[in-house]
Amino acid sequence: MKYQLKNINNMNFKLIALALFLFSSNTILSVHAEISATIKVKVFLQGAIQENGTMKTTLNEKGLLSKEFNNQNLPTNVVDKIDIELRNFANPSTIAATQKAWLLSDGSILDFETAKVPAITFPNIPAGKYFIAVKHRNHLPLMSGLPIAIGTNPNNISIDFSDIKNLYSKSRFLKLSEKATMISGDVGDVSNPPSNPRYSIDAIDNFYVSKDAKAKLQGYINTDLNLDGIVNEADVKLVQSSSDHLYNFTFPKQ
Ligand SMILES: [Ca+2]
Ligand SMILES: [Ca+2]
Repeated sequence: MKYQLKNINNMNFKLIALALFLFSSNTILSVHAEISATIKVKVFLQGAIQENGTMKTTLNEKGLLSKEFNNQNLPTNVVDKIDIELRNFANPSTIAATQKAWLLSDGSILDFETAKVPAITFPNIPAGKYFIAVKHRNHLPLMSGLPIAIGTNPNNISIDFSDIKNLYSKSRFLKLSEKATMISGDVGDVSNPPSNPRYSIDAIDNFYVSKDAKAKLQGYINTDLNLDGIVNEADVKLVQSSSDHLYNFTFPKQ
């Protein structure tokens, strides 16, 4: 009998502990409310930028974007799709959230779904500080130098990645037409060996671009580094220059 009582008491204690835990978990969740953040971005790609400071829209003019994305909502002056990321403040190598966007010739963006709103929205983000990064399928990423605070003024966040002073100090970029631009040449994941690590431009990228240039491939292809729908000598020149410098980027761990 004594033994049974002890067991019941033990069980009660566990139930109370569980209830307390659930109560405190709920309290923590209600304190860290999730909100939506709307962010405007300006960014330029080395491969697409022209002397007048705008980016070429050849992929769209050739119908390659609507073919690739099966999307009727494409804006007329679209350059390509990009990805915008929120990165963990304590450890920027961790992605907190990511959204697709359309990049326009003047460096601004439109949201991917409607192709009308000049900003992207991250729904249900825990309030806090984040770094913003921008990625493109054959360029090196860029990351903001200072974190942005989401939760204080979520509808008024914007970052201009073409202004050097907004960039993370170890970002690799090229200054063209008075703008910081993302560096072209990281051709991304390719199916055949040798495997090609992202965020570094080296002999492997060179290999794939040269191979596709020899075959004169046409279409929406990662090895088309200057985004004109053809892989040729111009793309080989770009990858050679970037791989000669061994341009690379690593998201910092803190
Ligand atoms: Ca690479
Ligand atoms: Ca090309």
